[in-house]
Amino acid sequence: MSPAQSSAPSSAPPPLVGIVMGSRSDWETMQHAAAKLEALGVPHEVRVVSAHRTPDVLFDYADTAAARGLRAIIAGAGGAAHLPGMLAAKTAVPVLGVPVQSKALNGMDSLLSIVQMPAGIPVATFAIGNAGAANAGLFAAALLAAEYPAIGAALSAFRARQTDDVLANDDPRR
Ligand code: RP5
Repeated sequence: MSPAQSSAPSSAPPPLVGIVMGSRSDWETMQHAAAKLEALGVPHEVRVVSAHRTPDVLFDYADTAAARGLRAIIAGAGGAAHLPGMLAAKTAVPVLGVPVQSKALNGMDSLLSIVQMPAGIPVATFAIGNAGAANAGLFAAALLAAEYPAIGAALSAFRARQTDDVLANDDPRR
């Protein structure tokens, strides 16, 4: 599935969460955020928005995010990963940053670029790579849970299943 294919079709409910990434190459990581939102029934959209290749698109995305009804933006980027911080600078919609695992520095560059925001413009930063993307999806669902009971119920059910799986397989020898 490509980022474009996973965008909400026009008949779908308007997206509550935007998943953006600096490059199509980030989709391999960011699909894990989309999978969690999909599983929990959270309406979302997916776009490639590059801070340095398409800065005008970034500004427009941030400028219109709140008015379009987005309640959170999950932003993944690798290397000099300024996408989450730039989005946060331009919108009050909460930005959840996902450091993509870079080839040169294994994602430490991405992590530090995203997490080290100066005081005043926060970006919630998640783990490097797939786990971070998945957790950003779960966190976005948690942000929406109080207002959207169906999402809250889906999140509770997911966590209960996860607990049950561990309890049912608590002997690592079998
Ligand atoms: C960043 O540069 C992207 O977020 C991506 O992680 C990284 C490499 O991009 P590509 O060269 O693969 O397009 O902007």
